[in-house]
Amino acid sequence: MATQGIRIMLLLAICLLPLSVEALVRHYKFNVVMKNATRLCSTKPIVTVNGKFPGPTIYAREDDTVLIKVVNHVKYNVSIHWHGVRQLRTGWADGPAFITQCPIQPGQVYLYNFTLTGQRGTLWWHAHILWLRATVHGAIVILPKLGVPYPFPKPHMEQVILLSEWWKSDTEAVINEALKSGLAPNVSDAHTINGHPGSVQGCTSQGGFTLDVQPGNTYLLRIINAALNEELFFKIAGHQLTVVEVDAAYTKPFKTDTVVIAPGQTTNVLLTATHATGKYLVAASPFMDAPITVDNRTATAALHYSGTLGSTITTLTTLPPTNATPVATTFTDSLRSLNSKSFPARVPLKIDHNLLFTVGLGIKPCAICVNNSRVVADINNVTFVMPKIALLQAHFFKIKGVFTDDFPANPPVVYNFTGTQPTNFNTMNGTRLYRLAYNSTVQLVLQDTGMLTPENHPIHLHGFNFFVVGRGQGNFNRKKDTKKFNLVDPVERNTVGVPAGGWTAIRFRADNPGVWFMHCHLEIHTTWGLKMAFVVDNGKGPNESILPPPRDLPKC
Ligand SMILES: *[C@@H]1O[C@H](CO)[C@@H](O)[C@H](O)[C@H]1NC(C)=O
Ligand SMILES: *[C@@H]1O[C@H](CO)[C@@H](O)[C@H](O)[C@H]1NC(C)=O
Ligand SMILES: *[C@@H]1O[C@H](CO)[C@@H](O)[C@H](O)[C@H]1NC(C)=O
Ligand SMILES: *[C@@H]1O[C@H](CO)[C@@H](O)[C@H](O)[C@H]1NC(C)=O
Ligand SMILES: *[C@@H]1O[C@H](CO)[C@@H](O)[C@H](O)[C@H]1NC(C)=O
Ligand SMILES: *[C@@H]1O[C@H](CO)[C@@H](O)[C@H](O)[C@H]1NC(C)=O
Ligand SMILES: *[C@@H]1O[C@H](CO)[C@@H](O)[C@H](O)[C@H]1NC(C)=O
Ligand SMILES: *[C@@H]1O[C@H](CO)[C@@H](O)[C@H](O)[C@H]1NC(C)=O
Ligand SMILES: *[C@@H]1O[C@H](CO)[C@@H](O)[C@H](O)[C@H]1NC(C)=O
Ligand SMILES: *[C@@H]1O[C@H](CO)[C@@H](O)[C@H](O)[C@H]1NC(C)=O
Ligand SMILES: *[C@@H]1O[C@H](CO)[C@@H](O)[C@H](O)[C@H]1NC(C)=O
Ligand SMILES: [Cu+2]
Repeated sequence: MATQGIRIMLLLAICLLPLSVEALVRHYKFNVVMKNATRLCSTKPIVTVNGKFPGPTIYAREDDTVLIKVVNHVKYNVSIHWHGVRQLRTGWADGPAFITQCPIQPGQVYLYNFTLTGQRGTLWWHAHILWLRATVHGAIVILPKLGVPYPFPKPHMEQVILLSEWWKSDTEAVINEALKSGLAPNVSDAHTINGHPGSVQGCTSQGGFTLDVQPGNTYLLRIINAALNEELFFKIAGHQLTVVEVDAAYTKPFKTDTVVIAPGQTTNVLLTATHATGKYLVAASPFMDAPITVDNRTATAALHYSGTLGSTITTLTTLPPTNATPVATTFTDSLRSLNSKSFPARVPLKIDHNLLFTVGLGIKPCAICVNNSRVVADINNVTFVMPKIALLQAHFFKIKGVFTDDFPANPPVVYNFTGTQPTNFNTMNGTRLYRLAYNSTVQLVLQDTGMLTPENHPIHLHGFNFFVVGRGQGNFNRKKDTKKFNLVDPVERNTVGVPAGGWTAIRFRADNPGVWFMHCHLEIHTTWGLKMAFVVDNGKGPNESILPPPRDLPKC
């Protein structure tokens, strides 16, 4: 009898529970509009969402459906990417122009419709066409399901920290000028923290971002690198940070005084206000360990203890030099999946596709360019050529002649990738994809080359999270290096740095049908052609096919 009673009560509880944790539909409206913005003592019109820079934050819970109506009021074609959202079967809502959709043309509207499945943490959204993401970006905060706690002490408050870059010129003019000359584009004029560079020499301060804290409290900082072309160090004077999540995947907590974050990546840290009073400098400065020109200006903000009077700020005793590779390596090597019972690391152990992709730069002849040549970039010597019709449409409607599925699984020419380079820096053109069967498993080794120069490339894969099972310097050695892979608790993410003159190995399961872009998240490298896509076929099961396209999907 007693067990019967408990059973009824349990049944009651189970029946009642779904009501209280029911997933919601969250509605957002994004008006893409021009807005005059003043930074560095000058004003210029920029493309924004709802007139804000940075743009609005999207808040939702795991399992919620998000509907974002994007209305294009500017003269540019627009599309928005929800960076890191898996888009299970909803590739139509992923956003990269000419990959999963045609652009939203001036005056047009498109409703992005997707469900947040199996993810919680910080992600972000940004324009995925031209260089508009310089100013068209914002945070996505996915809270755990109602009643599910964080796997770390509950913070007193949460704060989005968006790091970015600012050009005094129009960013479309910057990239167009570079494409015309065939040379590298101008670097930015400042980095920003939540839209502000902080105090700048020669320009009376317009005030930077201030984070107000109470002594003893703990804060969850959701840090996002939205810069176009720069990896960044992030520090707060006098404070340690505890990393708890990257790219909306929980990590084993670890303490650090410096966060390293590449464009496209997100990092959640806990900050405890361990002092009683005072003001402390918050800084974002570039990381670049190759002979490449970067914007070396440091963006600043302030951590302000409540009740502190006076303007004295505790500055950083040291800021890592721009080329501080050891600082970056120590940080990267500390990242591990939480791999708990609730959040296991499901690393594929049996591999169906063993891929080796070289990533690097090249040079093509160009009669009208400054040097009679233009800088390009490639994966496995293929410089990706953008199609005129979105690849996902071509795949779904079986439109021939838009792409081929013969992307090389290995470099066409094997040489000492990080040693002496071939004298011919030319590359092939192609709109070539790599085809994967539903639920097949992939190991992909991304190998940097020394063409022009070795350089760190943050590679972003759409539609999946992957596990970073290994990383090293020089050429990847299949025999030696595979043995050292971490298949137990490798960090899970959507954007990973391929170290300058080295390699990174990732694994993922192709459990999401569609066409999924993979590219360098340094915008200039993507523009130059460091991009490709995977086409994942439908499975046979009931929920293993891509959904039909929405009726308002933009046309080319
Ligand atoms: C920006 O400012 C200029 C000059 O004051 C003005 O002509 C223009 O209409 C403004 N643009 C917007 C979008 O507000
Ligand atoms: C969003 O997509 C789902 C299918 O995934 C569909 O059932 C729903 O009607 C769509 N919502 C809107 C408002 O179009
Ligand atoms: C790029 O920098 C050069 C040199 O400072 C300058 O002349 C040029 O106008 C800049 N281009 C743009 C688009 O701002
Ligand atoms: C930043 O770069 C400029 C131009 O390359 C250089 O003149 C300046 O000394 C650099 N500043 C720092 C702090 O490295
Ligand atoms: C032209 O190319 C050479 C060799 O690649 C390079 O050293 C030089 O700086 C280039 N010229 C310009 C104007 O960038
Ligand atoms: C490669 O593609 C570019 C456009 O992306 C084009 O300008 C160029 O002519 C092509 N080169 C060859 C050899 O086909
Ligand atoms: C590749 O080149 C580097 C730099 O010259 C050299 O140290 C390394 O031994 C070479 N590796 C192979 C496999 O030849
Ligand atoms: C890349 O392709 C170009 C054009 O076919 C060729 O000339 C070059 O040798 C290739 N380089 C490598 C490293 O495969
Ligand atoms: C995918 O493959 C794994 C391992 O082979 C298997 O356990 C799983 O059931 C498969 N999933 C689907 C949806 O087919
Ligand atoms: C397919 O997905 C729907 C909606 O997410 C779910 O209710 C259903 O149980 C799934 N069916 C199978 C066989 O997994
Ligand atoms: C916008 O995209 C459409 C479709 O691809 C294209 O035909 C048109 O030229 C583009 N418009 C602009 C202003 O770039
Ligand atoms: Cu790159």
